[in-house]
Amino acid sequence: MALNWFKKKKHKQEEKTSSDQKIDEASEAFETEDVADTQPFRDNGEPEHKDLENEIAPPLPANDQKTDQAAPKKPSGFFKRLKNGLSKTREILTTDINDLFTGKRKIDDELLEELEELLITSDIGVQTTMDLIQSISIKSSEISGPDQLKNVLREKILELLNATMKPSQEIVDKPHVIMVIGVNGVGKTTTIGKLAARFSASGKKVIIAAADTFRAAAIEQLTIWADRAGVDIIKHKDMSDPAAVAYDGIQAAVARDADIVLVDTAGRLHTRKNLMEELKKIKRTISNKLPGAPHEILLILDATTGQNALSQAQLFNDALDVTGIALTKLDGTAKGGIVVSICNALEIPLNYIGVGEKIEDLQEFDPAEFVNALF
Ligand SMILES: Nc1nc2c(ncn2[C@@H]2O[C@H](COP(=O)(O)OP(=O)(O)OP(=O)(O)O)[C@@H](O)[C@H]2O)c(=O)[nH]1
Ligand SMILES: [Mg+2]
Repeated sequence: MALNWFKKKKHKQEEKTSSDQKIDEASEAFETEDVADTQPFRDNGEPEHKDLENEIAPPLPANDQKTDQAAPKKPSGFFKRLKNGLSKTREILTTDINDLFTGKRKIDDELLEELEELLITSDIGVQTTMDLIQSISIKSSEISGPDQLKNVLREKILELLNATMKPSQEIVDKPHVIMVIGVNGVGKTTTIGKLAARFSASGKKVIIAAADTFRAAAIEQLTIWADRAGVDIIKHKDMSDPAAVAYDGIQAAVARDADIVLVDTAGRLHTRKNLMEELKKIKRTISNKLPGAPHEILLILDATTGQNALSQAQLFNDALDVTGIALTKLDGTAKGGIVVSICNALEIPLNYIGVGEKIEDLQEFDPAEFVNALF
């Protein structure tokens, strides 16, 4: 029975793969087209200068002294926001799974079909859903009710999440250069601000390089974050060469004996130039200036973009060899299944998750904590 089911699934999957290819092709459009033009805050005009700080850099909490930015291990507020952000997914994985068993006593093909739909709705993705269903199918004789099914799912999801985890790397080189990339609006600049605060609070000297020279507001936004985090920023005029800014950032870091350089980059360009080529040029310039650098290429993905985040990851990884991912906006209306999908479908570790716009809303990804928030 299960064999037939998988044959049927394989056929379905092949159909879906060809539609995935279409998504990939469409995603390539962001290299040449201004997808940002449809997004708030980035369209036609820039925000009025007097409102700039409020618009692009939300206020810090009242008690946000420098010492409080010490990236507290696990502030309870963080877990709460994560849990809230995952409420839709949790509903699918709990209430909806309970409903699956209404009037049914055991796992059969029909129930697996319905479960498959539930998992795909939660943005777990086709391939990952099939992997999970396969595990459940193998254990089906042991599963007689929703609680056992949830336990198997929970176990398997934790296994998938742990599989791509890498023990956090010791920072050995000085300066340690982190180039931050991603399409526009995903949260690159905000994440850099949060990371700068974390590193700075742990005693590292940080320099930010404002290599997103696409618009003046981007440089101002980053300057506000640098001030908050209490770190130095290297910037040029808007529209100047981003690679030159990155170069100067490294030079300043060496001269000032800094530990970390965070390089912001644009998510789109003012010309029809190829974004990937521009990013490769920045990467090459950094390597030429400092052999071995950049030590990390951190790709920022926005959880609310769902499966499109995976296509973005593939494109950026092909061009730039991404070393880690930060997934932002898990506090929003995100379907949290994307986390599982990213960990299973990509071989890039998920390093950080973001659950809000404030400086403390970024944490290292913790699979066990995530699974606890999910069920
Ligand atoms: N809710 C929520 N909002 C976030 C998070 N991270 C970033 N944002 C918001 O997302 C918006 C875009 O963030 P930016 O940091 O400007 O994104 P970017 O990738 O630098 O954008 P470009 O510079 O245009 O390429 C801002 O309004 C941020 O406050 C998050 O984890 N949760
Ligand atoms: Mg930015």
